[in-house]
Order: sequence, then structure tokens, then C-alpha cells
Amino acid sequence: MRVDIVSIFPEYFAPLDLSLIGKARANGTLRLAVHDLRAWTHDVHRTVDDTPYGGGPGMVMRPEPWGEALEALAPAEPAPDGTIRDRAASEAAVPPRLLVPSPAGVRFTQAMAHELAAEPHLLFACGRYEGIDQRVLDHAATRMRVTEVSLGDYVLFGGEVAVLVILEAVTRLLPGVLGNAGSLDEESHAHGLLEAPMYTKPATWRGHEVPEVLRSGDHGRIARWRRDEALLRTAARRPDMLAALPPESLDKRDRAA
Ligand code: 6GU
Repeated sequence: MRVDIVSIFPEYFAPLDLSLIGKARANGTLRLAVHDLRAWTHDVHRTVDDTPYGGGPGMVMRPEPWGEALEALAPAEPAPDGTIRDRAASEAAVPPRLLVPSPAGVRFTQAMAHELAAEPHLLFACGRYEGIDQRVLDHAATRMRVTEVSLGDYVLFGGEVAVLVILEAVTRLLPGVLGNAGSLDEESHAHGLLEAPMYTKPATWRGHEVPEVLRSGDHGRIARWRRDEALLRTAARRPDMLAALPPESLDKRDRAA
């Protein structure tokens, strides 16, 4: 997967050299480039923002640098007659999916992470201040898919941290990134429930015991216990998730729990 990130703070992305994301970059699974938006400014002050039309507090990112950045990173449109000039050019002519982090976006979910993991090319545009001039997104939408995406109901200074979150959720779904693909199936959100609690050795620690069932070796009982714990946790912490489950996904013993 190819990923381009545009930001006025490229330094935010230094952690992407670490851990499993760093490994995915090193082995070519993730071809990631971070770009400084100010590279597409032309004035001595390298200005990227201005006051909002209509008034109000804060600043808005001006459209000109963003327009040039997106032109440079999203390939030119194919010829109007659909002519394919050469194979390499036609492959490069598939426009990326543009993602714009914003508290006004649609909610980022595990389902969206799966959807993004299937894309060949993601382009992230990180806004700061009160956001990016809306015409940048409207114009981009004439030649590529544009999604404004939010992490949740709170406000960050800018999109950079959100991109780190989204990219981590997506990268771990790419083929070959996780050693044990089974962990993708078991985890919280995989089946619309939170995951049951986990334990390791020692069996007793500071007076707290590992539940007996997990030491029983009875795989049927263990699976049932984990399912019950997942249901109880989800009911207590995320009643919205429980309510959203299709009724046929609950069996008789689930209802008892
Ligand atoms: Cl994606 N961006 C910003 N600036 N604030 C947020 C957010 C994104 N998601 C939640 N709050």
C-alpha cells in the first residue's frame, strides 16, 4: 500500500519508523511518504492560513498550497477519451483515496479500517487551525474519493495524531504485518463485542487468582466463559454495541448471560 501524508508538522510522524509500522515500511508492505505543505507555498513567509470569511475566531488554511499539493500527489486525470498511453501511466492514473481528519467527519471505525486496508493508495491531508478551505475538498472530489473522518466526539489541535491512529489501525490489517493472523479474528470489535479479559502467569498474583476455568483445559467451557465475559463487558461499557448486534447473532445461552 502507498500512503502520502501532507502536514505543516512532518515531525509528528517520526514514530512511524518504530515497531511494526516501521517494519512494514522497511519490508515494502507500506510505502509511506510525509510531505511538508509549505513546500507548495511561494511567498517568503510560506503562508498557509488566513482569516475566515464571515468572521469568527481562528484561522483557515488557504486553498492554494493544498491545491498544488494534491495535484502533485494525486496523478493527473486520464485522457478524456479514456486512451491508455502506457501501462505504467495507466496504473499510476488510479487516483488515491483522500482522507481529511476533522472533528466534523464521519466516525472512524474498525469497518472503515478494513475498507482502507484494501485501497492501493491513501492520501492524508492534515488540517490545522479551524480547518482547510472547503473548496479544496470540493475540487478534489471532482477527481477522487474524499472522506472527512473523525476519531470521536472531542476536538484535537489538528489531524496529525488522528492520522497516526488511522494508519496504525489500517497497517495492522495489511497481509503479513501481524505474525498471528488469528489475533485479528479474536480481538475487540471483530464480532461486534468487546474482548474478554486476558491473563498470563503466575496463576496467583498479589492475592488475585486467574479464573479457574482458564486453567481447566476444557476448551468448550473456556470458549463459553469468554463469550459470557465479552457479553457482560459489552453490556456494561458499550450498550450501544450490544443494541446494534443482529438478534440472530445471539444464541440462547448468550441471552441467559
Ligand atoms: Cl480526525 N481531527 C481533529 N482535529 N479533531 C478530532 C478528530 C480529528 N477526531 C476527533 N477530534
